[in-house]
Amino acid sequence: MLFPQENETREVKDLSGIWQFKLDEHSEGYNKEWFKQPLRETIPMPVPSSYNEMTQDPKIRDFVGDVWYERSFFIPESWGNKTVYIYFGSATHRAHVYINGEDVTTHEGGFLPFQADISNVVKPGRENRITVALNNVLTSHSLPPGELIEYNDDNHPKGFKVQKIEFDFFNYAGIHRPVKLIALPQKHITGITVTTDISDEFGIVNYSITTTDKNLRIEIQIYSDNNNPIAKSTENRETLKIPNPILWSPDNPFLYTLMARITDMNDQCIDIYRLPIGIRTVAVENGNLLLNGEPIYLKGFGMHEDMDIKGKVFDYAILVKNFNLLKWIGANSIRTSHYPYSEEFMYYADQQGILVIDELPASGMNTENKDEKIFTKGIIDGETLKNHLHTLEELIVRDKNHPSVIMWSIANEAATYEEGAKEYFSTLSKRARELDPTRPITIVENSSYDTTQASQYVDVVSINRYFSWYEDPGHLELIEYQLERDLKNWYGRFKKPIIVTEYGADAISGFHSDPPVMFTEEYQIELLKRYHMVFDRLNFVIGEHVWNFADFMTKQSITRVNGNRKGIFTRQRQPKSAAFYLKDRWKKEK
Ligand code: GCB
Repeated sequence: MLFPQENETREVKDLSGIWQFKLDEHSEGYNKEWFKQPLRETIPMPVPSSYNEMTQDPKIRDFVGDVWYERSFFIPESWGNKTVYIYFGSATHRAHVYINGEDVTTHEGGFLPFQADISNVVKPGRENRITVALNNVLTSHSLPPGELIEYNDDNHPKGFKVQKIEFDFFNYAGIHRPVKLIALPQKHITGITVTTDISDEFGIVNYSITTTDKNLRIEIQIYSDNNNPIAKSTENRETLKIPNPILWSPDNPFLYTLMARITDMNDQCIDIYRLPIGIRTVAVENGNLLLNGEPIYLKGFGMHEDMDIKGKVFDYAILVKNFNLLKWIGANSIRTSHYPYSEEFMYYADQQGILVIDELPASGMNTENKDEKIFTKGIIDGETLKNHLHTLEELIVRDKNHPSVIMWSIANEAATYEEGAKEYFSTLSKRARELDPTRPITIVENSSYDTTQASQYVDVVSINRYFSWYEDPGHLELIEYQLERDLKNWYGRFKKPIIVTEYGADAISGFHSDPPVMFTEEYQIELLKRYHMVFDRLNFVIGEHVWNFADFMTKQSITRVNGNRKGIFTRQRQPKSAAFYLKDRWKKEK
């Protein structure tokens, strides 16, 4: 599947706008075939956006179950002899799509794109109706996992249910990313895979291309800025050599264009696709993370797709503002905690030179009750693994060509100390390597170095640590002692480079205290400083990702003051005091 692109042979129609929306409070939509005719008693709902905070109604914000979306659209007569796809950047968490009442596709998973060929059901030159049933229920087999708890006690009214989640972000739902109609020539390019290498003074570009039909002539050209090809081929798979390449890096995120073209036997152009590519290598060797053969130290954040009002929407304004802040503060990398971000984000990271640890939506495979086993039949089991493997494949297929992606993260804070986690993560790591032998993998851990059953399978140890926050709250003076010991233990067991993928403190913007106390801006700065003293003396620490880039919404709980406040920026992207401290540190060479 290729990201929708408009060009000489391809047309795209964006269905962003106001759709009609309805909660399915009594779960009757499927039985009553709501998709067969226009929905009744709807409210307007913007697409893309989360629906949760769009009205004043807490029932909509906290709804668990099916919701329905609908709108009408036209396509021109000229699309009658084309292949027409409907594309969703994402729909959270599972979607069932109908066009003119006909079932066209379903998709499981709320953070990756899907598309369906609707050429046979869509009516060119006439009005069409699209209906989408979305469901946000999380179970032990979904990604991320959760549990729908129906209470059956005297304290709760009959039928009272809650979506239990172990992950720490609000379970926003909706059509979060753009929906597009794509018209393609009937014979077209269906996929491109590119990997790159460096050999002497050459950049190596290995590509393969797939098309709908076999008997087509293929033309590949690679060019930089002036459309003059610097390498060409007519094979569907080949290795091309680029002399004196400009290598892609955060300092110079140079992108070449790989143009794939198919023609008929008379040399008539049928289809074209242009893919931005960066020539670079990434490897883990001798305790270092190497980019183009040179050690690189990661400075940046775990982030979230999150904004007030819009929830987990994809939005160009938020995208650009976030990257401007990353640049301003001197970050060179981020982790897509805790799910794949929009494809637009990935392309922008390529352009801006921000390195990405690309994470699967596998946060919350954990339990507060450490006596309970969760990697066991009926909870996180073979069915969850099947879904996890499928999502891994979807992610790698989507993001494999991005030079910014330097590592896959297969999960965040799973109960890796359980015996059952061993086979689970060994299977996943093995599959990730089969699907992409060119990138290192990691798993983000909050287990202890001596009990984890997972970090032996990955290339880089990633750990989240909250000394002086969740552990010994208020005792900043313990950080150096506890952190140094802990990091040395991890290194001692695994002998692998370590990224501290989370460390931080909640700070409510405008709260101050000297000497620092928890939840103040001073405490956040002081905590970061003490972590940094330790990182700076351990050469096996190869990266620091502060938790979090910005404040973000979570479920309501007694540990969250209207969301998680560990942001270095507020939710509206204003700097807290710690932002200036980090800018100072990160802008100095390290
Ligand atoms: C973690 C989680 C992250 C939370 C964070 C916190 O370890 O990975 O999702 O938001 O802690 O602030 O508690």
